[in-house]
Amino acid sequence: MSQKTFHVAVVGATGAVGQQMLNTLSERNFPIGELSLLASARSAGQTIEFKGENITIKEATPEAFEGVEIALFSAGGSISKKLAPEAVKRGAVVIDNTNAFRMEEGVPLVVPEVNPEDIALHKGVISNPNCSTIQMVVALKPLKDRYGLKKIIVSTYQAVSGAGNVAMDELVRQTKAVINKEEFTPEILPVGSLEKKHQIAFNAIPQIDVFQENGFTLEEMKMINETKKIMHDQSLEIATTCVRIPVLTGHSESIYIELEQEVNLDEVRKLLSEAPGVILEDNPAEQHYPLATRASGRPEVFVGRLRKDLNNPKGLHMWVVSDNLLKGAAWNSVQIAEKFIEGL
Ligand code: NAP
Ligand code: 3JN
Repeated sequence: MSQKTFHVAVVGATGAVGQQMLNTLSERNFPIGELSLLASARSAGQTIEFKGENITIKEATPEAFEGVEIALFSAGGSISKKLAPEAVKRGAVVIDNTNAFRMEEGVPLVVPEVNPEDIALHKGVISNPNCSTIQMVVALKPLKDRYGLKKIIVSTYQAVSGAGNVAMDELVRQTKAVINKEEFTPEILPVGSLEKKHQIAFNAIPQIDVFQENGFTLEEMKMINETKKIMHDQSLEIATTCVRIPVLTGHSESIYIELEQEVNLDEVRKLLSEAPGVILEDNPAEQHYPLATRASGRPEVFVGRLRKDLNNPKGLHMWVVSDNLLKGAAWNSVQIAEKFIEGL
């Protein structure tokens, strides 16, 4: 029997996430009957090669979604707000990589290793969480299930690719300028409608996105709110500090958690080594622990540097690394699409 295929649209196909979406769809051999590549008017008419075929990019307009069954959006929140309803109106299921609908009631926010059952609750849109949230909840899910999770304190070390192709170009440009002792003006980071930009080369910027009234940044609040929604636990205590560092790809996170029960480190290692989507790299004697350089290009979440807290028997420290454009965005979206079609 021939397999059902789908008309898939990738919105933001020319972007850092969109490019990884296309690589992932190809590598997974996703059952595509027709592929629509959508971006801004600037890119319309250009072509992108997909599985040996040159596909012409079209401008993302409401009419471009006629006949589309699955639409993967990663062109920014305002594009999603404008066009996702148009895609849904025309019969598509939207898997949205932006912040546009994540916290809306009735919109599932899904990480397939954590809450795949929420996919079935969609009313047309399924949201993909923020990259920093995704890798953290994948690592914490098996521990929450076994011990109960009370509190999270996390500091992130985020790669510039999280801020798009322009931020990657900016890091390379600034690095060359610093090495060559040339003058330059920081233009891109931190992102958001901000007046002031900082140097990212050879630096660490403790601001990702705009500050909120409570002193946390938007990225930090995304992690807090999204984690509670995905884990279906509004009472979870969580504090975040998000930092941009001069790495091209691969977000790293230093996570401290307090569980409801005392933890056993051997059991934690066993749980994590068996957890879906997790690779345990925890051998200090061999200096083996997760590294962004090794995680880059891989779909899994890498966990290591496991330590019991020295004061709290229910406390645990860990280091969690993942490719922010793959598990943090493209792979998580395609994984949702795979689960979605499995359930049809
Ligand atoms: P990027 O490299 O700057 O790419 C932006 C993409 O959006 C390009 O394809 C661009 O097309 C398209 N676009 C811009 N304006 C458009 C318009 N008016 N109509 C249609 N398409 C338009 O950014 P990125 O890193 O791929 O990120 C894109 C979005 O994905 C982000 O804004 C964010 O919402 C989401 N994202 C999510 C995560 C996550 O944590 N899950 C991580 C990163 C990004 P042109 O090339 O034609 O301009
Ligand atoms: O900066 C990072 O490392 C992750 C960035 C994610 C991002 C960037 C621009 C807009 C998002 C997101 O997915 O949360 C958005 C958005 O709000 O859509």
